[in-house]
Amino acid sequence: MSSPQVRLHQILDWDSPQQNAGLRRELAIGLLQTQASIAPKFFYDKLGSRLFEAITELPEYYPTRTEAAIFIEHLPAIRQALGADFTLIDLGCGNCGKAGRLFHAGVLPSRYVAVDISVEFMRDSLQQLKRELPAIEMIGIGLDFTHELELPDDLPLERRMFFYPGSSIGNFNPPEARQFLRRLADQADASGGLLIGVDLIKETALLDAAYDDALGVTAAFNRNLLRHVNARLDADFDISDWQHVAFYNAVDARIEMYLEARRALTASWPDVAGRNLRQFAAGERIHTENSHKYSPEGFTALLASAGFGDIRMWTDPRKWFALFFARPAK
Ligand code: AVJ
Repeated sequence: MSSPQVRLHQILDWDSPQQNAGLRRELAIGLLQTQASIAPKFFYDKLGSRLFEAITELPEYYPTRTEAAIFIEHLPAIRQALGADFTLIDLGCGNCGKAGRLFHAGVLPSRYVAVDISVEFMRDSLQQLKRELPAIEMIGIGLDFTHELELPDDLPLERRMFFYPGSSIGNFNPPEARQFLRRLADQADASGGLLIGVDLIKETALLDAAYDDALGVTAAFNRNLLRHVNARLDADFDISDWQHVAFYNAVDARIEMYLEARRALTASWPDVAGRNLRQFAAGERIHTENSHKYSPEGFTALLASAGFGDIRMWTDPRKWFALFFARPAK
């Protein structure tokens, strides 16, 4: 039996020598900084995407299920905001579960564009979704959209609805988030829009637990980053030397995640000139993620400053999470 077709564009390609060199350089630069860092996009190899999926099922990790409840509660208003005959552009689609739930609830685009850095995982998820909903045109784009958002040339400009759920916008600091949102506003016309999920500022204990769960899934997700880096960079991190650290920084309104060295050690990886070394003292940390939290007013102001108007917000009864819809102000 032939299965319905999805169109795939693989822009991100670890096998392209040029891109590979660029990504390795990016990793090396981060590791060699005084405060070592690895960008959160490197979490998402295939296992990382699966571990994130597991995180969303943890009792402590409220964002995914709270956002899903907001969708159910406010479905008629969301449907009305999106209108009909639109293109849904899903940024960081992961397993396409959030879009799939929307479709199964009867909010149907004419075209679905799934964008994710985890190319294989996206392709498998999208093909599964296409089997369930063959009438929707589906396009998959393997792309690191934190660098640039390259959409296919033949994608109509009208009624582009950017979909950025889950509070992934929190990975950017506020000025970077503004710049990213501005790029989205530039890639749609007045008939388009943005549907975006944002995690709200709340009690520290709830935030700390959501990013340091009792079962240790978030710790595994964080430490898996080193497996991915070992594979991509031919580095020699010993994962058992590293522990998960996550806490809410109330001054900057963000979760900060690190990997902390349990002992003094050296990590190394090859480069053109031989081998690169990075020494770590016991207790020294690699920064792996920020997850910024917003107030409703703060995020509304951010959207407005990025060129969006017509801003609407829906939230849950505890005001833990918010869903915003806005249109490019043109
Ligand atoms: C996928 C970026 C939304 O910040 O909550 C979850 C990633 N990291 N637990 C988040 C994450 C640790 C997640 N985002």
